[in-house]
Amino acid sequence: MKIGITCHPTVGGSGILASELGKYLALRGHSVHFITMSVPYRLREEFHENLFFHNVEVEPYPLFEHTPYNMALAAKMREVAEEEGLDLLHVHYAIPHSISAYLAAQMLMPRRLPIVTTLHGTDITLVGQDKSFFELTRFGIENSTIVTAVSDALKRETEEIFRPSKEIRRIHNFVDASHFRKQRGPCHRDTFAKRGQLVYMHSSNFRPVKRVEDVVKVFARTVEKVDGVLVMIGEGPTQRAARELAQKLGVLDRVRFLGNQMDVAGLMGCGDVFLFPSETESFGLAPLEAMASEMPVIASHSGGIPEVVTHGEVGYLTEVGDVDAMAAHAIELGLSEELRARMGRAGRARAETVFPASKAADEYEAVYREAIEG
Ligand code: GMT
Repeated sequence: MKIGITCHPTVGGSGILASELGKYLALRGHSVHFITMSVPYRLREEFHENLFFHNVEVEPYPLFEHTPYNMALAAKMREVAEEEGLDLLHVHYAIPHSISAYLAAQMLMPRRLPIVTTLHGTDITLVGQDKSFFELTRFGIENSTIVTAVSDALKRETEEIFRPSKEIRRIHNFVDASHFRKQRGPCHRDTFAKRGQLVYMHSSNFRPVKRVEDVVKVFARTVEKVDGVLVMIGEGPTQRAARELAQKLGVLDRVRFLGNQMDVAGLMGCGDVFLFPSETESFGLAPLEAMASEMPVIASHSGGIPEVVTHGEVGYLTEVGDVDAMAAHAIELGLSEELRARMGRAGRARAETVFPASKAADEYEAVYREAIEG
């Protein structure tokens, strides 16, 4: 198939998932055309056969206070669909992509261009519920040929909030477990931990929904009992507050703020325990990557996280904001190598068997075929 993919090319989970899916579909022999503002983050390093990139160029013009990206995207989608003979557009994150795709399809008429929209989370739970975007999000859903959501929780929430006339399909996210794996040999951990110190880890875009300050609070309580360091991967608006809190709690010398990193898999491969206390999360791709890397996960029991992280098996789930419970689990895991190894192995097994790329790709291919057949 000839598939056009649009996503936010930054470090967010939806862009990562779209990139990994594109890579995998290209390996299966499909022609995959990314139509984005820049080359997506996870595709910047290597060349991949059957993957093509089409940059959306928006010329600044003095009349426009804000350059009309959505329009430029629609125009580019139409152009690529026509020139490359795309069979369909698969857009990740409803706003603005499903709307731009709708415009592109309208411009191509009478040629039919099916649209598959994948909902990722905040496009429904936050952005989509903003008064100014609610009807637009509903319009995007209604006018997509098929809509998928990355978890049962997100499917339910979308159906409750938007009451769409069509069924929302659930296709779970996936992880490439050959890439995310525990580093048995030399790894980066010597650069941020001394021998014998435990490596606690967090990775996100540091937005308020991630409750990064809870990560610091949990860690500060944990190091009263366990000698460890905290590695923070990513950056965003709450990073400063997290740093200030670490200083106030007297643990800043044990916290490594690494910022956005290209080799997340390489870093995760040398962590011991993963902390992910989000307010809400439609899925939780970072915990899944941590599981593949054999890190036990401590996360909040919220949204789609319980579909990924099974309590007592691959880690622990607590109520949102229950820093005491999270710290108790972080200490328990910190003190028992046997428990960490057992949960780590269970996490990897779950990542490999329940969330392999091949399963998600099969499901997306079936959806594409159905959308094309109309
Ligand atoms: O909201 C974010 O944190 C970013 C967002 C995105 O679009 O990049 O993440 C969402 O999509 C990810 C991939 O499907 C999911 O793993 C995340 O759980 C989801 N984030 C939230 O629901 C908060």
